[in-house]
Amino acid sequence: MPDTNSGPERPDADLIRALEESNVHPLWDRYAKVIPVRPSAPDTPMLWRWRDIEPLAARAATEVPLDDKERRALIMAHPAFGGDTVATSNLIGAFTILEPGDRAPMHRHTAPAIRFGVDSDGAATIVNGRRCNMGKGDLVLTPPMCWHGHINGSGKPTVWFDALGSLISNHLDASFFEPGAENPEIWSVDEGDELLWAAAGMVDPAAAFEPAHSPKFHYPGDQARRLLAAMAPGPDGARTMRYVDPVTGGSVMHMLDCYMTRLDTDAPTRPRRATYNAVCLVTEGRGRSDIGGQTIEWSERDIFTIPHWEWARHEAIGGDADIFIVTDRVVYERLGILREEME
Ligand code: GTQ
Ligand code: FE2
Repeated sequence: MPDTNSGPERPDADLIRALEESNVHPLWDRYAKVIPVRPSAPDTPMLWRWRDIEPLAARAATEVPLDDKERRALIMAHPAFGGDTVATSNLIGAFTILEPGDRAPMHRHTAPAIRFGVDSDGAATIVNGRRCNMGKGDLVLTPPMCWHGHINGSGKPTVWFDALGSLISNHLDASFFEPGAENPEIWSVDEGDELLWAAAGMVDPAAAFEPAHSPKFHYPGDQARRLLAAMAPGPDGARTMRYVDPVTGGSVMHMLDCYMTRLDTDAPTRPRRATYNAVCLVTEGRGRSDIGGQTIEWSERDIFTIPHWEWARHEAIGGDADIFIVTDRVVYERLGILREEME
């Protein structure tokens, strides 16, 4: 075997050493690292089955009292991220479990978050003093630095899906967290100003809002399902609605961009790939996805990921299927580096 290290030294080896000793790098030596030819996700597509998570959620509910914990969330962690709490690049996905009577205290943080009702009738998230009920399929926003706490006023355990944009704000090292004051009255508020944004297409033109995020926090599941039923399939063959800020028509927040897709039976989608990442929650039905050459079979309440720049196609099996999709698409869009392709 020839020793590849014992060949003649490259003519610029001495210069490269001298540069490195002066804390300067030669671009010609590491061009593809400085300017990659294409994106290359560190992770494979991943599936977390509800049937595997459910017993762990039940254990967390009985073994972990909320009193001394900020949140009882089980966060999906892909091993490709070396022990970091990451589902796929830039995104965190989790299930939050509340026992009857549980109150997860008010706090606020820079990281934007969303939650999506799975089996959470009777629970509510209070966002900046507005009660947002957590019905099945309801999307609730907690934009950056908005106060939020959770309460389960029902007589049974509740579960919902969370996603956070914290990895982006942490990477930029711009994260702040503040605990809220203990005030029992905060739990008995009603919808409050959420009513100003509840009816699509009708507004109080004088209503005050913070332009940094959607003024609407609560997107009811029954309205999403009605919209999907009325929509025509898009170019990839699926019907995909976007949750938008009613003022701008753009994504709900600056770091998280949410969608709901309905797959019709026997209508596999055309393969697509994009520079953004997605965490998918199966909300109805079952099916299969081919992502980056891997096949994933999913059913209700499973979570799976679509890492960036991997081809993905989806197919419902034995009936229609609905998938809630949280992405970082808006980050790429705003930075001018969004690229999407369809086969
Ligand atoms: O519900 O406020 O999964 O702050 C992670 C961080 C949920 C929440 C998470 C959080 C929350
Ligand atoms: Fe939070």
